[in-house]
Amino acid sequence: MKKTLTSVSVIAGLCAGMVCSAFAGPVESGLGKTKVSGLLQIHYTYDNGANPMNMFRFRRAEVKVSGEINPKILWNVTIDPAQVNEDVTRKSPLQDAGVTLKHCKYMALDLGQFKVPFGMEGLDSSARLDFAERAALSSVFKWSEGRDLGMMLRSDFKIGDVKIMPFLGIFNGEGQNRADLNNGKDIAARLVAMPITALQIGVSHYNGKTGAAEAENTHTAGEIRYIMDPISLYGEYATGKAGTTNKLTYYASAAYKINDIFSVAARYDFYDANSDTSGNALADITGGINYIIDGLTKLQLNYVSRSEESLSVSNDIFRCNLQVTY
Ligand SMILES: [Ca+2]
Ligand SMILES: [Ca+2]
Repeated sequence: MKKTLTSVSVIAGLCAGMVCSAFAGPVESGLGKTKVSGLLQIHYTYDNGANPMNMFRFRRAEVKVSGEINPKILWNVTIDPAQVNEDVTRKSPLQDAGVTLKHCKYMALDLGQFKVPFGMEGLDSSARLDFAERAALSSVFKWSEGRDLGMMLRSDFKIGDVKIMPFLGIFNGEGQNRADLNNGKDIAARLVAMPITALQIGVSHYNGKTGAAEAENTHTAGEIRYIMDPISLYGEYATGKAGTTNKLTYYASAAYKINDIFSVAARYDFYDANSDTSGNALADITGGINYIIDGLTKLQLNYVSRSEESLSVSNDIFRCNLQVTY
């Protein structure tokens, strides 16, 4: 079914010696407080496809500058030069740029370019993932983790002991660093509840139209996460329509913290690019080891076994991610 990958464990040893020391200290600011932070991810990937490929790549080289004019007016700008290499349609290294207003006690208003509130894993920090790459909901369908220009209201409050976090945004609908191509604005809404600290459940809905032809772009997702140290279990289910094509994806992940240095993780990830026709669905089973070097500085080794609904081909993937956050 799939070829066996050659040993690449030597990469792990090379990467482990490359850790930089973290930057820490005050940054002089023109007005208000300013903070500089960032994330560097260096990947080695071995893709055992029809034409096997192996390569080093900069997965992320994020630099985030954020600050507050006062406690009610916050701002941030994040650039990632590596992402332009990863995806030429991005046009610019600009990731996030925006202002957050917190003039109301229970509500915040974000304006600018930022992640659309849809899904769960896609909105989690890239530095905190259990795997080197997100599930297909984000990495293939781009329904979660996607950025756009617009505005969003969000809140965070409690009803009894239940924590509630609603998000409601309107966006251009064309994705990051792009002008709108129609007059309609897309709507994204997400509602998350935490009945107990360990349990998070949520639903998301996105409704919009893309491009001058106003192709339908609508999807709905459910999320659940249960974290009881040292175990975390989570998954998402999403279905939607891109143009005239119906799509479906779901995944279930489990992670287990062995100690402060090692954790292991496994994921089953199903994605069907056209749920009206058979033969085009894929299922990835990923097994991973995380080696914590210092806090969020870590080494991740992932093996992805990919299965096809119809014709089986060689396309397993080995991924190695060395990341440093500062
Ligand atoms: Ca639009
Ligand atoms: Ca299908």
